[in-house]
Amino acid sequence: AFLLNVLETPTFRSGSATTTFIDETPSLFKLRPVESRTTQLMTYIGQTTVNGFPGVHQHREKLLADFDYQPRFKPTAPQTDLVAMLHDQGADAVTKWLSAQKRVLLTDTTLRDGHQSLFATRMRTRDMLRVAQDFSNALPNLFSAEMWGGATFDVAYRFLNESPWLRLDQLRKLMPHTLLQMLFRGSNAVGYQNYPDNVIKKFIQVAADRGIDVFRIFDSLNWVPQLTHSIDAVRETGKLAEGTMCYTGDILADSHPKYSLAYYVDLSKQLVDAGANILAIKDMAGLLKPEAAYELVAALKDAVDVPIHLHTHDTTGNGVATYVQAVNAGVDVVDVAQSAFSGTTSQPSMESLYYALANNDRQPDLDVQGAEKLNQYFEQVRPYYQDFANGVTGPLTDIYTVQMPGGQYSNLKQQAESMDITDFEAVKQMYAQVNEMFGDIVKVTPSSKVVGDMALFMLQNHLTPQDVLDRGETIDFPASVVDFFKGDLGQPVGGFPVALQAKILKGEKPLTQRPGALAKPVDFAAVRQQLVEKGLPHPTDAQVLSAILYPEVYATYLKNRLKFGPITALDSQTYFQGMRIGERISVDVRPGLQVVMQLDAISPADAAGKRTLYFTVNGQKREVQILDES
Ligand code: 3PY
Ligand code: ZN
Repeated sequence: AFLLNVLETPTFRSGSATTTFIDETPSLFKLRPVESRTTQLMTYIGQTTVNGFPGVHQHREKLLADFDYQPRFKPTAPQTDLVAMLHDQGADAVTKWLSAQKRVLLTDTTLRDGHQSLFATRMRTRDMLRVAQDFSNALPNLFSAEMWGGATFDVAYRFLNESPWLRLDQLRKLMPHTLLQMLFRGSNAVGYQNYPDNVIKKFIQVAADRGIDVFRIFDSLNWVPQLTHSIDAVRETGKLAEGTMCYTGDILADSHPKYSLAYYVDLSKQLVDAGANILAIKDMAGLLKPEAAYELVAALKDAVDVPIHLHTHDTTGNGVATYVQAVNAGVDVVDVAQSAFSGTTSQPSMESLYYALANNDRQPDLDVQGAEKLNQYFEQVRPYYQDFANGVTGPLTDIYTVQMPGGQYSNLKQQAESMDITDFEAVKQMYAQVNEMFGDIVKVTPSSKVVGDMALFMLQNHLTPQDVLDRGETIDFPASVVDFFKGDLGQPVGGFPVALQAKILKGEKPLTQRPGALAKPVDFAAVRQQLVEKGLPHPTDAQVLSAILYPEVYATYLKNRLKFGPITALDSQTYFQGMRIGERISVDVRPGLQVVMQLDAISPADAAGKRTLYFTVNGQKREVQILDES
């Protein structure tokens, strides 16, 4: 299992970010002969067949024939083309239209949070593109499709060997009448650390330019100063800025006094004052119970006059009930997923919500049979991703007290297992205790990771909260925890618990300002020039941004692209499982170029540990040697 442990690099504070990418990848752009596509494909398939893919049961049978999906829906124009409206009349026209709708609108999250929360964000672009037109045609009256941001950016490069920017370009082209939405982590962009303001602004400009229409902007501590810069940047592009409050605690109980109804009402006003076109409530752990949803939405409808967009996870099992009550209180948009990618740690099902609102005059404008037919596609692709499932098979009501976000559940479980901590119940209990020690903070990427890191650290070192308070000055805390208490993620609601902070920082002075404002701006021209010097002839803005945000991951991606070639064209089973002896696949490398590959045999490992894989490729005998790493 890999651990995302980038929180500890205060790279940007020191202004060294421009060089990191190149320094660590000196040989990256050395020109070398272009290997044939067939060799590239054989190399990837050979590598995956012999050594497996991280997280996938290597020798499991390949159960599904790759299916040839034929479109099932006729081109359908939406009743109101929101993309055209946004483009021609601007953001205010869209929000005015939204506020005037009697029926509740829907955002479909299948292509982002749905697979992020169920299958560790592993859905490949190929499996999205095949259905993209049908998706728009089956659901013409959606408010938006969330398909970018959150973890999709990192995972696309890191595990799927594909460019998130190309995913955006391609979906934009295939879904011209659907508003495309992304999740943006405020000053953390699509990463896990604070970035300088000029990086945030540039990222938003380029994403808007390449097709994102709606930016849901949140801060992992609900610290408004970290959102305003992103909201301004989105407003400058003319796209829609959703100012987001992350929901934690329980407004109808007294267990979390910081997070009262008055707190959220006040926060909503601050977000609207900061320029939010839409107010989003992000209930990342599924804590918002139905009656609380009613109270909260009703109060916010009174407090602000922008549309309200509610996001929940069905982790605790009450998502549909929560939405029904929010709809009764006047919520404008809610987030749902196709049934096959819904439920548990993901969003509630679109189709279930539709039926739950039968005879309610706010029932969404949805052709439910069309949606069910579309869902059949997702039922077919879901098994490809089974190995990445988080093992949650039903509602987890203990999350009401543990408060762990849907997206963190599986990650933390893997992280715990990699440290030989097998009792996940103990991890959950400790997570809740750490939250208390930290003063009851908002927990969502990346603040949730800090709580998770601390919980695992305490379990591993057999520490209780009392031990930490008694002898914290002698304990070497995880880097992410130290950085958090230094103020590197911003300021939590109500401030830091000062006694604990002093023990963790051991004399170091914490920040009280916004880290992004202190960070040296990145010199884009310099990064671009470095890329040119290393052999990328015309780096795009997007490439420059990827090099800044994910230096190592992006460098590896570029290296793999040279080595493996057109692997985004492989079917997902082959991509994740390689091939079995005797199996034949066909790969549409590009229109008009099909490669038919059969794996004939695999030799035993030779003295150097290498195996030879014998293929027949378009009728020719070919072979490739792969080091067996087992
Ligand atoms: C993300 O930041 O990826 C999230 O989905 C947070 O809930
Ligand atoms: Zn979510």
